Amino acid sequence: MADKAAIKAARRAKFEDAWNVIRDELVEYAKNNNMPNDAVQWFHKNLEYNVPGGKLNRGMSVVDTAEIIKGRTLNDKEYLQAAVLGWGVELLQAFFLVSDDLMDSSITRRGQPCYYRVPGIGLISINDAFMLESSIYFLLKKHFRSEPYYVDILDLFHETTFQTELGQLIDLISAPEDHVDLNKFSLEKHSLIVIYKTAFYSFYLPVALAMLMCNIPYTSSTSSPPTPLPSSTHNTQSGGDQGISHSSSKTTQSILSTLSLTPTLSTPYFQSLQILIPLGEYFQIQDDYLDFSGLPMEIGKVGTDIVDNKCSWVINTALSLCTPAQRALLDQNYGVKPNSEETAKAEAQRAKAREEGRGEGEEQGYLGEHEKRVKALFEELGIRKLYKEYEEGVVKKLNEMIESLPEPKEGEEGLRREVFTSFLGKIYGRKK
Ligand code: GPP
Ligand code: MG
Ligand code: MG
Ligand code: MG
Repeated sequence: MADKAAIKAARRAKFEDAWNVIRDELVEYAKNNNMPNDAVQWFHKNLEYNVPGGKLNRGMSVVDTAEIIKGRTLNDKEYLQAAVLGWGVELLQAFFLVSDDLMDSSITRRGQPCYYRVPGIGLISINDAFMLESSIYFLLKKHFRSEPYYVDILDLFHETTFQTELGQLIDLISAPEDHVDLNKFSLEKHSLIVIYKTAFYSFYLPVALAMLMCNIPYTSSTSSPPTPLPSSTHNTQSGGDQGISHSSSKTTQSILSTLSLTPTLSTPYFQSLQILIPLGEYFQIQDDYLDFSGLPMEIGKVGTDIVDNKCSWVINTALSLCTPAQRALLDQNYGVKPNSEETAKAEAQRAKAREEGRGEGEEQGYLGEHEKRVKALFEELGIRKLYKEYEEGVVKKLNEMIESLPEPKEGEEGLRREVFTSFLGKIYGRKK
């Protein structure tokens, strides 16, 4: 019997091979537009530095989902189309990450310096981010122009981008640089931020693209609303016995009811949203938790949420539990930037790592005094244990939701539970 890990590696290698073809098509476009050699080289470097080095979960999910829906391996033409959509999602993600790292003043990403910090790049990274986004539409036109669902794919990428930007907006304005007010945070607000900034593009987009590619109609031909999953009152957010970890099913329900109306989504897309929105929320809660607990050499980035005054799951959970004295400590230390001496020490530590060839992405990161105090309090409050309880609770509820999904008959094409169990399997317990 073939080894599971070997099959996984082969699937990844095949997807990466498709990247070489896709990247060359993009670079060729620049050449054909009379770009001088240095511009062509620049674009090539932009693509290579920012697109292929991640976990590729989002992109490969398009291929995986299309195969699960069809119940068979894709032929060569289908594979290339699914890979173009998958790399389209990865290009969108690259566009977001290059921009997000500038906005969050981040240091490292995927174990290397954030793109804007590479010598000679700086603010040119803004134009480079735009080019990553535009690359998607060049590829869609080239590979899907004559498909009946072309306009739906365009619409989906555009809509998802807008949703993500709305999420980024509320992430940023909840975290002003010059004014910390922890009273403005709440788990409800957190839920809204993370569903918009992460769940739509990371989870719904890949599945919806695969469904479109498999000719599952996007909108309903009747004016009646889509059928929800049986017993759709699931509350996926109240993981943990104390029920303190999350309490925002109201937010999820309200988002879903808006989406069911504009336009009238067909049932399979709506039922996917019902599962993938809470799944995406869980994924971003993992990201928030890893920002606090993860080692840079494992997660490939240095956490910045405390210094950046972010409305993360960790601070909201801490706020729901702390005593007045602990709250005072948080008020005094959360979101406080390191002083110039601390910043200089951190930079010196990174420079030393570079010199010694260790790669600054592996550095622990030099913590300022304020950040250290906040981290110590998070430990004291038992955030690690609370997170584990949250995770177990939410996974159990997600599994229940997945099991309530009606499936097509054996041998028939359609949306299957495996689409969602495979997503959940990829992220459960993740450490990076
Ligand atoms: C993750 O937030 C969200 C995004 C990367 C979406 C950004 C959207 C834009 C419109 C630019 P994060 O800041 O927690 O991610 P990370 O921890 O990876 O920096
Ligand atoms: Mg960020
Ligand atoms: Mg951010
Ligand atoms: Mg983060």
